[in-house]
Amino acid sequence: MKKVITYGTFDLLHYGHILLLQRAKILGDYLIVALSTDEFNQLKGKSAYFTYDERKMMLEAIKYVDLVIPEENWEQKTNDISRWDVDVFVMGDDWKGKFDQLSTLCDVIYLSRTPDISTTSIKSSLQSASQ
Ligand code: C2G
Repeated sequence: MKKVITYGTFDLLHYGHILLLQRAKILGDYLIVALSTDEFNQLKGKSAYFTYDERKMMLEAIKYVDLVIPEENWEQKTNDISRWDVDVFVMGDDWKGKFDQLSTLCDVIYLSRTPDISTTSIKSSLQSASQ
């Protein structure tokens, strides 16, 4: 079984996230999503609208996703890859080059980010619509 892993906050789930997960799943047979906890989001300078449990439940409902685990820190990726026997590490290409060091452990693939959609843009357009 070829295992793929990806990481993220996945707040206000949108089609950019879904297209990332869809393409990540095609790279293997089993897709693990390491989901940023609320505490780690604070470290990332992000405040998610939905809680970790709410975001986890939504990801687990996606047919491409086989397992959701918590992402609690920047350093866990190496352990995750060996613990879960991961063959492919995938991220959107806004992270291009940032995780190349993992290529000694597994394939590292950066997928093109879906243009014109982001959690931030959703929040700001809703904010301006309500004014
Ligand atoms: N993404 C995408 N297209 C978009 C928006 C997001 O392909 N329009 C991808 C991102 O590139 C990322 C994934 O969807 O691979 C999740 O995006 P975020 O929730 O914003 O994740 P991020 O905050 O970048 O967290 O340790 C890594 C971090 O946890 C990544």
